Amino acid sequence: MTGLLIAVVAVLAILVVLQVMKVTGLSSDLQDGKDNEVSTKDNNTQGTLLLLFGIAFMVSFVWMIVAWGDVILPKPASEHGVQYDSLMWISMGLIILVFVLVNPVLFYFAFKYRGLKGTKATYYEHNNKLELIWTSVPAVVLAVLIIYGLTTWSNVMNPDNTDQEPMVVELYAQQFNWTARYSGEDNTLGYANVALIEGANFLGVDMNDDNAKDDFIVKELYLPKGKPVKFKFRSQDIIHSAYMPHFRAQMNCVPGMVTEFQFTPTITTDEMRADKYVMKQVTNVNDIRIEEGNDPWEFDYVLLCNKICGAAHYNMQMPIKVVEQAEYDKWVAEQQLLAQN
Ligand SMILES: [Cu+2]
Repeated sequence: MTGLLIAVVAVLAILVVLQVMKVTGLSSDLQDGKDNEVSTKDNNTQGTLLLLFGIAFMVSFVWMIVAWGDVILPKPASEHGVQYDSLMWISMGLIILVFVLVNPVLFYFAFKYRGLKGTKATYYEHNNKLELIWTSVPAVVLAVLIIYGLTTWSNVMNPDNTDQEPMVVELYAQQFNWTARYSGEDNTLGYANVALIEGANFLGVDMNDDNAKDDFIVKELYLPKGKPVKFKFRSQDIIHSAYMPHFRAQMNCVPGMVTEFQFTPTITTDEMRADKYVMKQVTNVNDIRIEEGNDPWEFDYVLLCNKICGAAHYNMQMPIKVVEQAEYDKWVAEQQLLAQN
């Protein structure tokens, strides 16, 4: 019913616009088209409005940086994250530089060269030198950025594994939660398939596979500092995306296939909690939380889903703890193996 009403209103609105156009056309005919002439007053109004809009636009840009500049992510907590951030900030710096140079000029010129009685636009046909400059400068800058981006991509996606064997961990996504499966002492995950899901074995692990004997599952991710971790992602239902923003890591989890991503955490949770920038962010958040009558929040690394996968997508998250090796070993010893369940 609502749909039908909207359709009727839309049709009526179109008819109104058509009628107004017709009337304007008729009145223009009566005045021999003189009402369409642009007066000096029109040019001044439009030119001034554009200039004011340009100023407001630039002021709002600066204001947004000042107002929200302190809610961006803290320093990267992974080895590759440092390269990732340099790439982002160099690209961002170039974009902002061009933005603040070009936009004020664009709006100012629109004002300065507005239509004025008696002035005529210069007909300027061609200038090889100018064309060469505005083609080659962006081409060189873009080529450098792209080559830099490809090199960074290659470094991030093909990390050097020669000095340390990565620890293998599975991240299993389903609407709407995460489960992590550690590969245990053999560092090899037991075979798993959704077809084997039965009762408590909700990851579909093949318990007849020897590699599965020492696997264990958890709802909180523990990672030792300084050790490479190779994540293998699976999804039970639809496409999810494993997003670990503090480690600058994201990978899609696709039903029917295993995707991978590897990184090395470099900052423990405790070290990050003691970071000045993080402490300031936590204070800011807690000021709001206390005002609204909520419990204070403590910083934790987090794994989020970054694909809008359904109603409870926003709540699809898992805490990540980065700890020193000794604490990690202690934690592993406390875990119950799948085979003991
Ligand atoms: Cu999801």
